[in-house]
Amino acid sequence: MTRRLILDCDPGHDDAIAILLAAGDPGVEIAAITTVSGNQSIEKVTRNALQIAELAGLDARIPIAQGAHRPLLREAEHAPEYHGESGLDGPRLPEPTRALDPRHAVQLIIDTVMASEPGEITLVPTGALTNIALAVRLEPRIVERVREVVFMGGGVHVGNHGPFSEFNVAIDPEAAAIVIDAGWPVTMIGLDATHQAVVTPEIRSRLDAVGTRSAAFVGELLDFYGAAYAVYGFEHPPVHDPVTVAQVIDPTLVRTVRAPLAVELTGTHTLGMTVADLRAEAPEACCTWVALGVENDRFWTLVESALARLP
Ligand code: PIR
Ligand code: CA
Repeated sequence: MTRRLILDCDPGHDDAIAILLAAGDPGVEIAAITTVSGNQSIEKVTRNALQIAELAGLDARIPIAQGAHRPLLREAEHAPEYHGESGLDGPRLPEPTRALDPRHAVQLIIDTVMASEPGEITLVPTGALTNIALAVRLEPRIVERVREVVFMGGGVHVGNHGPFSEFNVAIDPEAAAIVIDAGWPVTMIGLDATHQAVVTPEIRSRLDAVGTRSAAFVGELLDFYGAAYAVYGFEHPPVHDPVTVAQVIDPTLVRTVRAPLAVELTGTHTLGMTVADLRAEAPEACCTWVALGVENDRFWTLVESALARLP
């Protein structure tokens, strides 16, 4: 059975690369794209998703729907320091010609999962987990039907929002807790892994040599995103979100351990921290996995091949 993915995202420079990887890789199929407030406002990230779909020549039958405009309990928070005012500053993008799906993202997620075979759909969230949490509450039967959830967020004793909290989990920790505790298989692709998925000058020249419009777009994305990350002392910018898609395509790229996982919801200094219990072997019933590393070179080989297959 082909692995069909729902990409739930807040594009976002690295979200854009995740979409392109999924669009260009022959091993996976995009079932739907849904958006969530995060890197920028819901209107902006939704427009960005439509523009990326246009650029990548994505099949117009793949539905794209707009989702939650803010986290479950907390005020909306964005990341213009890294993604700019548009959420995708840097490249020039085509005007979208396709229409949004009229459904709310949460409804599209539920409809897509319930209309598919059990185990057919993999959820790949690369933004706050608001939409996925709402979908679980609105239609709990999706928990049994989804094959697995592979999300970008969290980390083990590492943070980019607080000292121990990562942006996607920190801006909507309650949603992350709902998704992590739901009982379906969950793989957390956190900062431990994604901070290894970096664009070195060597990787950059490999991408520049691909020669497609999509690859040129990634280059323009990385010019802005790399400069933004340089301000915060990163010599090579980490590209978080496509590591999720890469893990689905080739699980041997990412080093994961099965471990009990929880989200801190009451911490004074640690709100939104993901707490993985790595002390001993996980109990039989544990269905959460934590990524601890990625093979950067092979990861980019996958991205290169995908970009070479796209317009
Ligand atoms: C947020 C992001 C990236 C960098 C910073 N500093 C803040 C976004 C990315 O799109 C990714 O999904 C996640 N959130 C990384 O924390
Ligand atoms: Ca993201």
